Amino acid sequence: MVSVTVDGQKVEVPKGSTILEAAQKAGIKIPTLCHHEDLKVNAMCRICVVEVVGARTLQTACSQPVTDGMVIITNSPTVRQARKMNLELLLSNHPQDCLNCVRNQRCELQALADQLGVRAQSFPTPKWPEYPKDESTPALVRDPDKCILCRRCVEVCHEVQGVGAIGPANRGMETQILPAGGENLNDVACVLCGQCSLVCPVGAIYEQDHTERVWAALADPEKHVVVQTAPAIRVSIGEEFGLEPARVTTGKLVAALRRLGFDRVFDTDFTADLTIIEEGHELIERLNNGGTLPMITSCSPGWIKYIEHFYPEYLDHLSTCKSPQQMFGALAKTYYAEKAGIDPKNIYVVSIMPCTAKKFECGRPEMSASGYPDVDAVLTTRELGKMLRQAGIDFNQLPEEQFDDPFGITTGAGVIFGASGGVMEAALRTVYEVVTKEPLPSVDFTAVRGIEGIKEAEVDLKGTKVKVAVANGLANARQLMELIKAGKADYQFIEIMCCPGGCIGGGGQPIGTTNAVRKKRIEAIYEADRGLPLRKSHENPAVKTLYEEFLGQPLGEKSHHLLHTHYTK
Ligand code: HC0
Repeated sequence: MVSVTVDGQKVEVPKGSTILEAAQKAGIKIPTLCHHEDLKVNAMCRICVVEVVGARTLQTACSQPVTDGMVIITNSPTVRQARKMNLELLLSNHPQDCLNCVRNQRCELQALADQLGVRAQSFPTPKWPEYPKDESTPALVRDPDKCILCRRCVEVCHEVQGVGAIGPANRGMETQILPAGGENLNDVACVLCGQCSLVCPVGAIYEQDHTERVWAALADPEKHVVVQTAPAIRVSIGEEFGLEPARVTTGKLVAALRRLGFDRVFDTDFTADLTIIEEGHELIERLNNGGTLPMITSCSPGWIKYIEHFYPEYLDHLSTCKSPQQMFGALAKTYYAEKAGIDPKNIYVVSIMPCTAKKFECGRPEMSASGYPDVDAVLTTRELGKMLRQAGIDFNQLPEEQFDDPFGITTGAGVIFGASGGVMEAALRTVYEVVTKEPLPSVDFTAVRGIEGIKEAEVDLKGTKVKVAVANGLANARQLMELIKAGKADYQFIEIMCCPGGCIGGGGQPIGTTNAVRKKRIEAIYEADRGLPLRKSHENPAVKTLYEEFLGQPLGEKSHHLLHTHYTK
């Protein structure tokens, strides 16, 4: 431990702590902008400068380690003036169109300008727009004029995801953060995970807006508009309305969607259960018949795009199952259309997803087996929050309501899809009982839970040992793929989720998502699982009815047509 003095207060902190951390220990919040608690420090913005007694210049608190006996002053006139000047310089190169900005009132730069008392433009500004927006992808929009060069997006893309689709280009006043080679985002190996949009402090990168098309569908009397909500939304939408992370708000979410005007409110967890039936049988078939192993999950669209870009020769390792989002859409426009007596051309399917890449997934050519696109629009958690605020719906005051039939009955196995390791655990709950014909001693496969990058477990299916691995975040996925490439992966089944922590940490989740928040959402997911009467997908009575009335059997002809797909190089 080292002892330092911050604004006259003595504190002890572990060796190697930064000034920022020491100040936090003293109860002082030094303002920051480029700093992000989960990312490497770049010290680009110089908003966090402080005085250190004996030092000739101001020091950046985010990057400067403390030394024993250090005396730090965080709130002198010199410090305040320097911070304000640095911020004004940043603002001089930033459009002042806050009212029209996607991040209005959720912008760290805007909040900081208020906090530091900026009330006038002190420096001359260029004419905007200087650079065109990049709207080339179906999921994300880049607005280079808004970029403050903090490098958070670069860090998350390179270090957390191991993708490296964007980086700094040019020098001095010409510096920009650009896709490789100055191309459009759609023309480089971006997987559209949206983690950049989650860490961006301003409105420089954000999701393609689907809210207007959803409002239009809701207002169209010809359209029967159904909505499905992903497992992860129930533990994060409350944050859009100021609730603490880790609150399970399933019933309020259902009520909110009904108040928005959706004709039916369904649960993606239903098709998550269905995915387990199909994927579980696919695994059993591959194990019994010498199929390609390890089989790898296929429900995370950022991961699919990643393997297509970086490991296309291993596409046959992917399960052929579509994601639950797409299975839902295919069934909504076939089974549900038939049951409800509605022409599928008038059914409009909206998904609420924690994921930006789902906007890309729903537009893939493989995803329209019913003759119509499975899914018509995808709203992120943030977009749903926006629509609810526009409609004046007071989320926190809503009653708890139930999902509609037939896609409203779900199990705990479907819920845990939202957390890293959840698809694996759900699959093991079912595969164990289908193979052994015995009840599981415990449904909780805790070895595959949690936020660690790579997890492993071994399950004994009465003599047949199945070794499994789980990776979340693409840099970790790369490690498993390199093992497969080297012929050293002795696993039979692998779960890969594109985003850190799984979908609860998706790129479409509320701004403010950090690893600490992810951990709380994961706890909430398992709380929701424990609270359900059924926790195994094969016990879902509505899924059983679906097979009896429509699909026939797992991996049957109808399933293959509607619920499975193949990705090719
Ligand atoms: Fe997910 Fe999904 S669990 S990818 O993270 O499998 O986005 O929440 O909806 O489709 O179910 C996201 C979350 C889903 C799908 C499910 C899967």
